[in-house]
Amino acid sequence: MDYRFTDLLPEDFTDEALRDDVRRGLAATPKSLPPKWFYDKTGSELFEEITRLPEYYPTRSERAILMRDASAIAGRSGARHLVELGSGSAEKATILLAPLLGDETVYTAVDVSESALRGAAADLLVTYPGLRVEAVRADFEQHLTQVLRDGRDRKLVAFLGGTIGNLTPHQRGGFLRAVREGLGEGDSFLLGADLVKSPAELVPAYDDAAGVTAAFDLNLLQVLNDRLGADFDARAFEHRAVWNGEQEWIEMRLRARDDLVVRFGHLDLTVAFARGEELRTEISAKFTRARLENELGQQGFGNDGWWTDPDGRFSLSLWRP
Ligand code: AVJ
Repeated sequence: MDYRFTDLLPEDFTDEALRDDVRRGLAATPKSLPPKWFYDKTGSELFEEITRLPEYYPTRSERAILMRDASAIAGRSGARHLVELGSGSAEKATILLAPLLGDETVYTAVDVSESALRGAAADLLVTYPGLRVEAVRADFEQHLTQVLRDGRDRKLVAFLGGTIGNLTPHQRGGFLRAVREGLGEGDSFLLGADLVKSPAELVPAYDDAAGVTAAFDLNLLQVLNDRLGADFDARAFEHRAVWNGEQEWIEMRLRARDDLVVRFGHLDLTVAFARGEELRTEISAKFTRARLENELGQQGFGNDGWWTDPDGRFSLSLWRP
């Protein structure tokens, strides 16, 4: 079997969106950029390396839950169609699909990266030759309604890895509402969310001893150089990870070591940084069960299952409209 590939994004989607985010985020005080721009080829490779670091527990913890509880989750969902938002390499889907497999099982991978989608689809078809695979290149904050409308009955929409934490509370509300609107009776939503824990454990997960997360953070400047003709010197910035206890999220920041000015060749834009000024490059929110029940409850979801790893670091939760 082959897979079907659908592209919902315009050719220049990423450039346009990046320009807008840079114009808005670097004019603001404090400066910030959304984390989705980390993932060029180098950034994706560095993220893969992060997932293997001793300090970075989320990937391992989530995999431990999936390995132990995938059948329970699949059984509870009763799904025949798995739709994964931000599917990446589809490693997690591979585990989740085993107990979902039947005559008519369908897997829809949704991601912004065509290469990741094609790689994942091809790999999955090797593992599960009978599976029906659809790969959709789309921005799940923008095309969710369309993607979910085309789904079959009894679908399970999965949003794993803790990526929900990258959204601001406002973006989260909009995203969850859109998922909720896309679900019918009998459908369900599986969410992977990292849990609140001590800063002593959280901060090293985002500022590891080997400096891989620092390299990942600083690579964002290279992305801006490559894509927008900027002239950032990464050596002029320092990576920081800060726990914001009030918001319950980790912030990654790049701090200017000196006063400096950056030119964006493609944008007719210059941006000044004062010595010590920080650019926030990511929030990674951590959750409690109560907070998830409250936030999802507000969008009309009811909880139908809760699983954590043995150390209680990470959660998978199942929700019904
Ligand atoms: C891929 C969004 C889940 O927030 O933990 C890892 C990204 N950033 N180290 C996270 C990330 C720094 C990661 N997510």
